Amino acid sequence: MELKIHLVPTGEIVLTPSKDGGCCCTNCFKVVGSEGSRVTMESALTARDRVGVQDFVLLENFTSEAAFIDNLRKRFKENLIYTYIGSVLVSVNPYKELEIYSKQHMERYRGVNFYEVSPHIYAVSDNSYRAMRTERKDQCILISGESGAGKTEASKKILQYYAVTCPASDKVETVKDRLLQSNPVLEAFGNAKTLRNDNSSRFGKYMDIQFDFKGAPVGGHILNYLLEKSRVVHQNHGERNFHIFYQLIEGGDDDLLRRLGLESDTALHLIEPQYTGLQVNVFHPHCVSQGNCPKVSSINDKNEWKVVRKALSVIGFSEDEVEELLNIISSVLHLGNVQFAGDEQGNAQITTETQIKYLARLLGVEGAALKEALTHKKIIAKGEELVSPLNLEQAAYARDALSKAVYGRTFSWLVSKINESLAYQDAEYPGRKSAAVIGLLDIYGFEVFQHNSFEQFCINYCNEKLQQLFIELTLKSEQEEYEAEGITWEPVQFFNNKIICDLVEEKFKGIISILDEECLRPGDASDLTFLEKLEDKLGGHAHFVTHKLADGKTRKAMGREEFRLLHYAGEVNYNVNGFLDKNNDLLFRNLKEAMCQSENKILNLCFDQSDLTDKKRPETAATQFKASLAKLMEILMSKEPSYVRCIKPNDAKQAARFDEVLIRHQVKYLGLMENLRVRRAGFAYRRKYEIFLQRYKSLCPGTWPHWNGRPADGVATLVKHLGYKPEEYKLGRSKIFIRFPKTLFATEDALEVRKHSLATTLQASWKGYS
Ligand code: AOV
Ligand code: MG
Repeated sequence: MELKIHLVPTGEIVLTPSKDGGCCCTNCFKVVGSEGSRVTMESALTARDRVGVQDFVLLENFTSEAAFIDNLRKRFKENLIYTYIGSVLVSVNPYKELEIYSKQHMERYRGVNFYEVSPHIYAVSDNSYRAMRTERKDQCILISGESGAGKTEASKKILQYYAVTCPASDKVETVKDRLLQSNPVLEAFGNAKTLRNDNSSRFGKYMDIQFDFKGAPVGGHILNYLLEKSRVVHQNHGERNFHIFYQLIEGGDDDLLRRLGLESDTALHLIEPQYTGLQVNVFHPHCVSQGNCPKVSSINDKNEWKVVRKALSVIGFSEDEVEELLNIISSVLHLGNVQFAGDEQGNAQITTETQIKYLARLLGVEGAALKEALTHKKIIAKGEELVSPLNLEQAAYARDALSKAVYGRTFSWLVSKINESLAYQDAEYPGRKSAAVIGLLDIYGFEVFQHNSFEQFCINYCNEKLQQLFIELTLKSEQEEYEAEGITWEPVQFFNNKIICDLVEEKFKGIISILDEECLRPGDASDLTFLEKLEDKLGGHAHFVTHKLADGKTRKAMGREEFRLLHYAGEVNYNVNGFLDKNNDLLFRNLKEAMCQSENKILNLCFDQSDLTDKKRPETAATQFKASLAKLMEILMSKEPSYVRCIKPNDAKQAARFDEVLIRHQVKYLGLMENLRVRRAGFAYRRKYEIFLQRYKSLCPGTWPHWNGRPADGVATLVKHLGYKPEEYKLGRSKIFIRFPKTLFATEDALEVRKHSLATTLQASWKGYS
């Protein structure tokens, strides 16, 4: 039988049945034994030692990295994947289903103070929710960690928690459903199998969950960041295209597949590509089989197809819209198989007529116009149109650019469509905004492959920005605040990654500026001239390395097309091949023209006439990304943040495998030790004197009902009356700092008791009156 033990530092302890089978506070832990049996202090301590501490702040040897890792390991072994550093949740991916996400588990965390229950993603969710309700301040939950560490899973668990535990009405149920169902749709179109993660997010996602004044979720809004659309035309060995392609091919019924030109034999080919060549007239889509792993054991594409189809209808996509969406998806598959041969002049001619026939129908364009656009280039110079044929390489480039544009723009349309369906509408007061929001950030994690390109550069830059925000809000500003408030403080040293953010994004000098410069430069600009410029301008930078050594010699371990960035999370070699094209992200004019004529309603919205009339050169991909990240940082800074730091236990995606070297590396770069040190020495809570006094003044006769002096003196009187011990708090220039959460909880409890007794007295007096 599982029992609960509460450790009292004297003598023996009697075991009592654990109400819920879980720990209930920092001093509680589970043991197995018979009810009523007596355990010695020693055995109790052994039991506690086995599961480690649930807040690293409680570690005796809190400055030791070894003790930190040891605690993580103990807990991981016991399937306790969550541990706190103060209010920051550290989560280790278990790579197996744990029985800790049931409705009963959710109930256990609902409305309960953070430290009274064992660490959980639900505790963080609930804490943010309560803070939003009581303080009326927007919250955000920032989930970070490298690729495969568990960010997306964590964000889904948070959303599920709100869907189950928040108040509801009929209308709210629809909103909850839609919020939940947006996940499978966005994952189908925006996630893919990579070498790091079978369900890797290939776009960044920030989602606001909007709540009304009663605390019910009433709407949502999603911001998406830079989709890795190059994946639709190229996947590395062992990787896949976006899930939706496989779901459609595996799950779509015969009629549908036939209509889309994806006969059922296509599925056969996905399972056993060796059939290719044995059968005639069978479509074998190149862009889903390049990576040579169409089947993934952890993914059931057929089932997922059903889930996604249902989700699309819950969100409110009409049958027509779904049909047009599927036409687009299939058109990308067909585009991938369009091939060219050179004529005598070396000009590209299309050799795959069948594909063009399907494409014309699926894209809703004229076949002849599409053929012309795929093999010619149109330029408008001095008001005149100049049309020139493309060679083989240019035609392949145009074809791939079209696939990427079609898929990328459709993805954005999908997000805007979901946003329409989630939009909050107050029936009584149209136009009224929701009362408050909780934002969830789930981005693509830091990643390093054998071959890293523009996409990894953007993804890793995004992670640098997020780490910078963490540093700003938890390590830097926290310490600066102590100084500003005149609280004695021993500074904790930490690595500030601002230097790397600057290296990438600084105006005129950063990598993005240099890349843009090369993209705009007419003449001989190429990926290699870009690399030369980087070497010229950044050669001496502490976080930038190329094959050229300062003494003119060559660094052997590096290719001549590479530059290396020393990121906060590790070193990454980027191959510059394709950087200029991907950053330019150009689509030839005649392809745009062809698409603007599309009868497919979605494409018609995605490619609009302004594409053709807009004379201004569009911003490059990296610059757009940089601007959208800057906006994101502003959004996050305006909210009260909570952090979930995800750790990946091994590179093999295996359960129960704790790879110490890998974990130590993550603990280091996530800055968890520094975080712990600041937390240990610091104060869990701080409140402006005015706010603290306003909330708790009723607990002290000296400050109730009015305090006429300075708020600081009022707070001093109040905490004296409450019996705060000197080591529990400090009074700064404008705020009170409280060291331990339990002090504030006790005060909150006292407030509850007072409210309750006041209500009882009032009730009694009303009764007397009537
Ligand atoms: P990520 O979001 O951090 O990577 P995911 O959340 O997709 O990582 O997690 C990767 C895989 O780990 C999931 O598909 C699950 O199989 C498993 N997993 C993660 N968290 C849990 C959990 N709490 N319980 C059980 N299994 C889990 V990336 O999107 O690649 O950066 O870009
Ligand atoms: Mg993810």
